[in-house]
Order: sequence, then structure tokens, then C-alpha cells
Amino acid sequence: MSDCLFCKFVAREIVPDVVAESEHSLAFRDINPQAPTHVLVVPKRHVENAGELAKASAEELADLVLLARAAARQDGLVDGYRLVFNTGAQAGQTVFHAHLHVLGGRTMEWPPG
Ligand code: D5M
Repeated sequence: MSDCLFCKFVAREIVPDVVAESEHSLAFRDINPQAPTHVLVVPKRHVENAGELAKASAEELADLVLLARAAARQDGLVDGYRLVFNTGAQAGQTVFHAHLHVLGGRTMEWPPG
């Protein structure tokens, strides 16, 4: 989509701080990190959220999760990490191209805010 920020990252029209890439997904650092590691993993396909990605391609959803795992390993998150899909405005989604947050490097609390 021409006006989608994350599509521009995938096309490298704008270059994010890339940490890893796979056939179907791109991982880059969040501009406003909420933890020592805060990586976003996006599908190269433009879909609005994780459910839409699952409907379009289970393989691409699995690729997204595996790239998140690789990014966590790359940052040495051996004690754990949190994966988050904000889905919809009420859940805090602000960019409507599906993205998986990878958060780690500090103790997480529950419930989230
Ligand atoms: O998460 C959207 C995330 O996107 C939020 O954590 C900030 C991040 N973001 C926004 N603009 C940029 C740029 N330019 N580079 C890197 N990260 C960015 P959501 O779940 O939709 O609230």
C-alpha cells in the first residue's frame, strides 16, 4: 500500500534499523522502545492485523513468529521475551500493517496496561 509506513520499510523507500529478515518478514527496531529490546516484526505482505495474516497464509504467520524468535536470540534474550500483537485501536494499534512486538531485556509485568 502506497501510504503505509511499514510497506515503505519493506520496499526500503524508507530504511528502518533492520535486525533480521526472512523470505516473508522484516524485523527492525521500534522507534519508541518500551524495553531494552523492542523489535517489530512485520509481514512483507500488507495485511491489517495478525488474524488477517493467518487467513491469508499460515506459512507467512509462522515465518513472522520464527523471525521474532531469531531476533530475540540475536539480542541474547535467554531469560524470556514477550510477543504482542495489538489488534485494533482499542488495543493500542496505531499502525495498521500487522506487526509483532518483541519485548525483552527487563522483567515484564502482568496485566499489561
Ligand atoms: O505499534 C506501532 C509501533 O510502531 C509503535 O511501537 C511505534 C512504532 N513506530 C512508529 N513509527 C516508527 C518508525 N518510523 N520506525 C520504527 N518504529 C516505528 P502499535 O502496536 O500499532 O501501537
